[in-house]
Amino acid sequence: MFKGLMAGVALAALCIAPVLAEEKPNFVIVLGDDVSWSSFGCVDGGLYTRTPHIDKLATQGVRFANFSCSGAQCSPTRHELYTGLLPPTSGVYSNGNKPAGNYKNMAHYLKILGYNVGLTGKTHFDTSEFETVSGFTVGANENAPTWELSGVKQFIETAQAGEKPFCMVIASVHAHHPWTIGDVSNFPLDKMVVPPHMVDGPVTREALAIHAAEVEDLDNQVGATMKLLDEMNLSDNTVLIFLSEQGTAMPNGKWSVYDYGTKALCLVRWPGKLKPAVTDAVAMYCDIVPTMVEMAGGEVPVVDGKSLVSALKGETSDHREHAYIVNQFGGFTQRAIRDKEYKFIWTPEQENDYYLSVLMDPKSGKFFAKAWREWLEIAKTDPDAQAKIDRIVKQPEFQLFNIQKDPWEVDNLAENPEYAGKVAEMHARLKADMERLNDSFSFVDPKAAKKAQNASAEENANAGKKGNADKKSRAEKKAERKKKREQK
Ligand SMILES: [Ca+2]
Repeated sequence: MFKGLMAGVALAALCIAPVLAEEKPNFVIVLGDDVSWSSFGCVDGGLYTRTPHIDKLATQGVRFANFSCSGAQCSPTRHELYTGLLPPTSGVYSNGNKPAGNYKNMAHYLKILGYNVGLTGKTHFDTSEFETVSGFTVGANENAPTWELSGVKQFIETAQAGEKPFCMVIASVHAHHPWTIGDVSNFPLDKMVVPPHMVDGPVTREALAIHAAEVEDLDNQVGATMKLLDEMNLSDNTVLIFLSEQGTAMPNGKWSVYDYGTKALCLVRWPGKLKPAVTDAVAMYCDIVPTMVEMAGGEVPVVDGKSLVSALKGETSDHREHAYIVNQFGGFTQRAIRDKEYKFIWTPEQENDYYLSVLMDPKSGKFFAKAWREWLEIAKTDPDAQAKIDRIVKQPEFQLFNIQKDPWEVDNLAENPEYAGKVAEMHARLKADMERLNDSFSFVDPKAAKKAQNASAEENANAGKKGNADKKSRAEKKAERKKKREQK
């Protein structure tokens, strides 16, 4: 007995370095780009898609059925993921906003706990604290993005050689437009499922098909990552997280508050620690950082997000009452809350209708803009198609959807007197959240504001260079020319 115990102690002493390294789990996050919840085989009620690896991962881990981002654009979603902060706290409401301060992110929190933290692929936020790992294309708009995992493997081997746990973020640009990757022949147009809020036409079907083909390659990336972890014998002590990011760049998707834009697929696999399950806990991107810090044994930071560990273990499904969602770009603004059953959207009275230039500008070369133009053409003779366009452009003050019965949010219950009480209740909850978060509607277009600022800076620089008070500034001359033209 004693001899056996001594042998055990000796063995423990011999193994002390690797045991220390193994105490903390490794993390691998695979992050999609512009992929709605509906793009995966493992969800209920999704579209036509081919994602066998992600579907397999879903059977091995916990899938969140109510997981949202706070703003359906790349930068707000990513900033929320990496910092655990919501837009009212960080100021990152849209792609045009810079963070209001220097906030700690995933890399700061995990490096203090001894982790090597790396990122390959798309950034869209300050990644200076992350080690840059080669392998995945950085630019989301590239026509021919590429990927391979040798840089990721090397990063992991370096961490192992230093006996350190690691966190590796694989930030794919699939399926951000342009939708140029994948085998489109796997997605015949007659097989494509057109969701009920869309106008059905060949261009729209093709848009859904080429997006789905790129999602299939995202699925290949997840499959290759799972294989690498298996080959390196790391699957058991690695928390593998898949996040689809915000929604597909189609109407009512990206740049909207609807589920097609803000509901994401979130899968978390930690073999032996988390039982495979589907949880209906309401969760958000801002919850990921506190979750990882708790799993790593650190002091959970006080941010807008809260650790999901209890929900992941199945101890609770009451994680948060509702998700808090903003939609703010180009001078247009909305707020929404979403619980397990209802989504409530508040669109305050404002000068502009919903207008998204990349989608609606007749000169836009994006494929999804071609689909929008097809809708407009069909609507010339089809009142149903016109109604679908109107509901996107003319947002009523209040919208209420039963997202369980109506996942595509086409039946606005706020117009039904039976739901007046529900509208009042959710409006009060949203207002209370706005007050708590010190949030308010803003009609400022960050791009226009930046342009004005640049013009003014240029003016000042020119005035300084010339040093001649008599010379008129470019802006003044431009204004004079404009005045003359108007007088004509
Ligand atoms: Ca995105």
